[in-house]
Amino acid sequence: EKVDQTYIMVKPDGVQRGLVGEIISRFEKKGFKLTGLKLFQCSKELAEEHYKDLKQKPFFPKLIDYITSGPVVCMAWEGVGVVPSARKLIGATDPLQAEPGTIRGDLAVQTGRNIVHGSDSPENGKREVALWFKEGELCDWTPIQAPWLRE
Ligand code: DAT
Ligand code: MG
Repeated sequence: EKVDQTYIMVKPDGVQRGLVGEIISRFEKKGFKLTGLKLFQCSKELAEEHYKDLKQKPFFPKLIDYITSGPVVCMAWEGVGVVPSARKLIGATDPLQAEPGTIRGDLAVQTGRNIVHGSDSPENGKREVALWFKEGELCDWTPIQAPWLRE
């Protein structure tokens, strides 16, 4: 089966609110493999490239201000089906619509402060991991739990 990558990011509000450990923990407990992790202050240019598909939206300038307002935690996660599964763990874009049990559903209240990002397709997962991480920052490794997660 095809192993995909997704780019997950704790946004500045998640970092400021002390939710980094909680958010990492959700993906770790699920059983996906962490291949990249860093605390990072991103530039306006990088934020604009990351969200380039939303450039025409009225909220775009505010979104860029928000994402660059403080450090973020960048993560790359890998696994079969990781992209749609991570989106489910994260929950709906509007935290008030997000189901309880999801990260946004449990921990946030407004779209403009929805604490976490997750790639929306395997193609964007690859693109975003390559955008946020340099090659030497990613680790290829074999978790000892692998045979206990997948038969
Ligand atoms: P998601 O982050 O769930 O993939 P998206 O890609 O449509 O959602 O939008 C990216 C981010 O932009 C989202 O997490 C928060 C912000 N955003 C989206 N829609 C918005 C809106 N209507 N008003 C303000 N911010 C919005
Ligand atoms: Mg999106």
